[in-house]
Amino acid sequence: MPEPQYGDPDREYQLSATESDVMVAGGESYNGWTYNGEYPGPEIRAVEGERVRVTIENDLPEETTIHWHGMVLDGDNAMDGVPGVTQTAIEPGEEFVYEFDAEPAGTHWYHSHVGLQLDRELLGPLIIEERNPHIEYDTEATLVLDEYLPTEPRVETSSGTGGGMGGMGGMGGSGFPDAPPAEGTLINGRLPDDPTPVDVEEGSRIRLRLINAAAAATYEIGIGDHELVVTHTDGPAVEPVSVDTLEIGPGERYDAVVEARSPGTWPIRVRPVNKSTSAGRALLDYDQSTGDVTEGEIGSRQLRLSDLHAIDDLDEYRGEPDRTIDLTLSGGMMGGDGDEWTIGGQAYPDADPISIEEGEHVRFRMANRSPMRHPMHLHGHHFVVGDALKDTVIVPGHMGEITIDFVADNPGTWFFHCHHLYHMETGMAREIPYEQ
Ligand SMILES: [Cu+2]
Repeated sequence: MPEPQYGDPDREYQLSATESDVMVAGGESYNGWTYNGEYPGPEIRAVEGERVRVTIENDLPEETTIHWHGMVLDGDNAMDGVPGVTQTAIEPGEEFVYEFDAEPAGTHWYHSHVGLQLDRELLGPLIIEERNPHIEYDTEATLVLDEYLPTEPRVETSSGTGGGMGGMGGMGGSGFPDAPPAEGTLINGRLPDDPTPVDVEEGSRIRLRLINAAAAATYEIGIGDHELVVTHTDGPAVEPVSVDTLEIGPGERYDAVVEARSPGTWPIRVRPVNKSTSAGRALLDYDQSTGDVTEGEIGSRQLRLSDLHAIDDLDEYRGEPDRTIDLTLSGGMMGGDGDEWTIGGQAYPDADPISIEEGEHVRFRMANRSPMRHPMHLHGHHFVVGDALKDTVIVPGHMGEITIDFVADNPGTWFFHCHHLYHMETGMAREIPYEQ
């Protein structure tokens, strides 16, 4: 077992990855894999700049790792948790010590990066508090969104439409590797008939930390009769923007402040986009409320990528890049790729690394030649997309195009992949190695 190379950490956590019964709603449970028997896993919390040490004991029958989604791990590529790339996977019965700087601040999460283990519920929130928040709020609550999949995860073949557009001409017969159909939507591990209460006091402001931990589903979230003031995406702060709903893809995070001005109990609705899975529900529950739920109205103003304006200075990402790389996202039978998903026509692990050099300003131009959206995630860096600083961005289906810019300022071998777990598992990933 490797010993940490550093001094005393500011925060220490102990996790045990185990098989355990997961309770999802009034008496319903199934056998899942969890951290410390909890689903979502225990919250890991630190203040930005602190050193965090997490010791994991693997009590599973398979090897495992943990990825710290959102941490840039400056100089700590070996802590990134990608098996066979940044570390040897942790064997059953063994321990591993992760240690990293809590940077950047924000709403992040941690999860297994081995095979389909994420969809066995090996995940939890990782909250890094800002020293000087750019917004004011009184309380906060974290909502972990996920699919209810009480069976063992396995790759299935779908028509590639996410279940909602089965009639698309010419594509119905194509086979796309996909997730098994989920049986419902969970918020903090609870089905809608046993919703998570989010307590607020009239006149207060609550900061919601939204994490899409689902393996496959993109969700639209909105609250009856309340606006969401979006304040952060994937950690970094944005100029506050008021909307009625926002879409959040697998791996993405949003923070939104809600002003509690309408006493009562209101639904926080989490609707899967383009899927037949039923919506998830939590409750915004004012003190003094009788507990009777008023459905209320959810307006139509949906957050757009162009609404997001980073507070951070983005100068180093501007101007002409040193290197521009075009990446086509495709898969299924459409590109002749068979039962795999590809980046630039290649399926991982038999895919070339993407070569870049340290210090370069790199641009990826992604073009989606498939009908499914792809939430693309870059490890070890944030990137600029539009005017926002993110680490995961949805490339829309049906010829969607997204350009991201990043600076190669953190040498190591970094993973770049689709956060739809079943796309990643069937090839939609690349390694990006560069040395000092
Ligand atoms: Cu994908």
